[in-house]
Parts: sequence; structure tokens; C-alpha cells
Amino acid sequence: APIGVFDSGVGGISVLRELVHIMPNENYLYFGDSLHAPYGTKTLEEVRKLTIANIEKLLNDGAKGIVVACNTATSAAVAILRKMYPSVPLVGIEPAIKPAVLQKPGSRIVVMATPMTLKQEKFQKLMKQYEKDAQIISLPCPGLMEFVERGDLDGDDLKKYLTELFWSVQEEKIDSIVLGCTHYPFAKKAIEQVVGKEVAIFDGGNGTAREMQRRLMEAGLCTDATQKGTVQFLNSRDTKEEKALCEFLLNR
Ligand code: DGN
Repeated sequence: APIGVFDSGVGGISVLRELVHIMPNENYLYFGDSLHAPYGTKTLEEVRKLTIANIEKLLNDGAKGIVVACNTATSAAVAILRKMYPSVPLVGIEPAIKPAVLQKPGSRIVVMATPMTLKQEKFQKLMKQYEKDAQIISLPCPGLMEFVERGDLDGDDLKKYLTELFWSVQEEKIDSIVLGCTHYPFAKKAIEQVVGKEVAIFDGGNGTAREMQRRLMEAGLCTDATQKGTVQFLNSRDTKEEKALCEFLLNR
């Protein structure tokens, strides 16, 4: 059976990439809800409904476990999902503040995410947990995921957007950046060009993939296949262009 992975669009492919890297023999079913993207500016109720619908779809398609490869959906719904699906290995993603703090204690860390993720209690708690160890600044990025949805990873418009975005937080030195949305790792090069290569950039994709591996092992659900697994892309905006974009991002 495949591992189900979903996001509000193509961003979760940054997590899928990590999953394939550490568990190459598994089969994957990736669902991108590009039709309803972005989630980050919707209401909590809407995001919860869409999230549950995505999980139902993947379970109906035979998924043995679910990776919520979307920070926004995780922050809005993960507590509810754990209650709804107690017997399904289900893992979400959250901004990788911990590794950033551990690597450079006392540093100034900018967390980039959707407005919704940053507003949620889950994120506020996470920030509180580390506020003694670092200066954590949240930077909402409405509009950034749309660049990735268009496959624009290094255009001039993107660099202009990022330059303007960082104006408000760049008056003091930035030590690290946490990419708190799964779309953003695809814009990492462009971000580096704007903030400088010396800024360390963190994302939670690898941590989430490892957690899924642990959960599958615990449940005895890892595949014993020795041949390379497969990746199947599904998208609510079912077009050729969308499929091509998914393949392109997976192979980045
Ligand atoms: N990829 C998403 C996340 O990690 O939050 C959602 C982005 C969005 O829907 N705006």
C-alpha cells in the first residue's frame, strides 16, 4: 500500500522528496489540492474541511499512512485529525525552530510562513517554548506560495517580492531563516540571493519524513519490497501542466 502525502498544492513535494530519499522502496500517492490553494489565507473551518476531505480521499485510494505536508493544514487541524484517525500513522509538519535554535543559540531567527500558520495557537506555543533561547521573528509571506505554484523559482518578480518582504526584518542581522511552509524550500535559492549565503536556512521536511518512517516501523507497515518504489501524482486541478510541474519539482 502507498504512503499518502498531501498539500494545498505542489509545496508538499518538498516533503515527498525527503520521504523518497529515506524510504526509496515505498510507493507514494501525492495529492495536491491546487484547486483550493492557497489554504493560508482561508478560515480555520475551511482549512479543516479541506484537510479532512484530502485525507478521506487518500485513505479511499488505499493509503496506509498519511503525511500532512502542509504547515497550514497541520497547524489548523492536526489535533482533530489524531482523534479522527487514531489507528492511521499520521504525521504533520511544523516550522523547524528547534534545529535552528540548537544550531545557533541566542540567534535572531526569522520564521517565514503563511499568515494562518503564524496566527495559530500551535505556532504561538512553539515560539514561546524557544523565546528564552533565541529572538524569533515571524514573517508572514502571503503570495509567496503562488510563485511556486506557477513554477517560478528564480524569476525577477520573485526576487523583487522577496527583497520587499525582507525590508521589514533586515534592519538587524538575520542569523537563520526557518521555512515554515512546504512551498518555500523550492524558493530557497532565490531567498539566499536576497538575504545572503551566510544566513542558515532550515526546513522541517527531513524531520517529518523521519517521523513517518518511525511511525510506519512502529506499526509494522514498512514495505519489504527491494525494488524502487513509485510516485503517483494526483491533483484537484487535473491538467497536463500541473502533472509536469509536479515531476519538475520532485526532480529539483
Ligand atoms: N504549503 C503550505 C504550507 O506548508 O503551509 C500551504 C501554503 C498555502 O496554502 N498558502
